[in-house]
Amino acid sequence: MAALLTDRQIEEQLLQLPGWARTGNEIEQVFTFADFLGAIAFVNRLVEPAETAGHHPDISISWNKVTIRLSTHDAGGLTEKDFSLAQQITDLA
Ligand code: H2B
Repeated sequence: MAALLTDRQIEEQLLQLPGWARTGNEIEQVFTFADFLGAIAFVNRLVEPAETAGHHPDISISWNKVTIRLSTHDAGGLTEKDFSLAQQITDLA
């Protein structure tokens, strides 16, 4: 199982990921697109990297906005897996 990151490690990782914020045991970002189709296309793009990583974001869609939340459930908090996938998702937006 991936190791939980310390508060300090989490802060350091967040410095490398502008737009992402910590909310307790998760990190999240709201991505905004031109319209609903843009939002859905973004969600479709992240399916393959999430499946490849075996790590899956919580996803909420509200017309042109997609909220992505990441946490490592089996570790009970944030691990390297969350930051790795967050970087990949950022690159797809
Ligand atoms: N996704 C996320 N975000 N956190 C997890 O702990 C997690 C997951 N666990 N996807 C994976 C699936 C696990 O249940 C399987 C067995 O790999």
